[in-house]
Amino acid sequence: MAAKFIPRTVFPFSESIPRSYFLGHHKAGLEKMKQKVDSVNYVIECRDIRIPVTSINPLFEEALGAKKRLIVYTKRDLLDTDSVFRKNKERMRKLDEKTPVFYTTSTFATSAKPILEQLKSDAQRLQEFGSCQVMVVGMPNVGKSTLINCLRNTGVFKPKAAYTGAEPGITRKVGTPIKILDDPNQSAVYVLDTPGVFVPYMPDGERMLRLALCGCVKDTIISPVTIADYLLYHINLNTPAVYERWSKPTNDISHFLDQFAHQTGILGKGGIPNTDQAALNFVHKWRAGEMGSFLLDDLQLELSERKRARHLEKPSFGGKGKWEAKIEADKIAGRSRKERKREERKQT
Ligand SMILES: Nc1nc2c(ncn2[C@@H]2O[C@H](COP(=O)(O)OP(=O)(O)OP(=O)(O)O)[C@@H](O)[C@H]2O)c(=O)[nH]1
Ligand SMILES: [Mg+2]
Repeated sequence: MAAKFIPRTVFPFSESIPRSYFLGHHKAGLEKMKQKVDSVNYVIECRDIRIPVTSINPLFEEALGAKKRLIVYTKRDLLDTDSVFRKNKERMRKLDEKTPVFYTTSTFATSAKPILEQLKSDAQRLQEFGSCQVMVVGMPNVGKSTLINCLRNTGVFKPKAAYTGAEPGITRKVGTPIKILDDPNQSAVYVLDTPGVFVPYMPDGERMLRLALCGCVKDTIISPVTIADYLLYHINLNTPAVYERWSKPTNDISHFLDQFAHQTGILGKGGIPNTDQAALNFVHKWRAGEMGSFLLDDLQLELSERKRARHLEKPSFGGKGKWEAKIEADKIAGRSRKERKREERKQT
């Protein structure tokens, strides 16, 4: 009898995984957003539904923190199993309890309608301020420009106005206002597209891999075989049967890619498998929703960590979400709560 397959429970991270991807247009874009934030009524923060925690950028808390915000989890179609979505929907809402949360998909433009309804009712209240402006922000490639096109299509029945693409870095500058709602008796609503912004340094290799797997980092930054291996690790923890047409369940990425390349014809000279291309194709299949539907972030763990941290450290200020932002910033900076406290004491 064949031995039962046991998936890896821990991914073997290499210290050599690149941790930075903060480009010139990210920095310039963030500066521009800071300049514009006072003149907008709302910020829509987009997060990729497959990485609802990892796609939060703490730089936005600092730069745009006080502005009224809506949170949109994009790419809902890529979490195609209803039970996975249902199980995690409430957890996602709990990440930001005081902020309206929406879920959208480009496969169904009217999924953006609830956002329009919220903006419309607010625009009516804000009529005295004239037109309402909304800035759409988020990590690279999470679907900001696509969301704007869905809002425009549903709100004013116009074709797409923002460039989109499968690579991060399609939008390079803060754009000009795009109309998404227009009512002769009410305020018009305009949105500003912005470039995706990464963090200056990602101390946590696993978060870097999650972002890379979801396409928030250019595919040339991290070896495609490493990204494919990280994907294989997650698929094995969920449903290894999704790749049974190419290989038996395995934890060995070289063996898997060899089988995959031979059976899908990704071969170089002399019939030798083109391993990097095979790795990329495998990852692209997952990004297209063909290799199973699961979250890469553990929301239950995140919520319990936040609860524990809240217990240890009662916030001494009332700013909405500031305390969570500090925890996020600690994670990004790779420092402990004690180290931050020490730094804060030094500053006072
Ligand atoms: N399956 C699926 N793909 C989506 C969805 N929204 C966006 N995409 C795809 O994700 C990729 C990135 O979309 P964009 O709208 O360009 O993302 P962005 O955040 O504006 O990216 P940058 O401007 O590069 O930061 C494109 O290939 C889109 O087609 C969605 O709801 N479902
Ligand atoms: Mg864009």
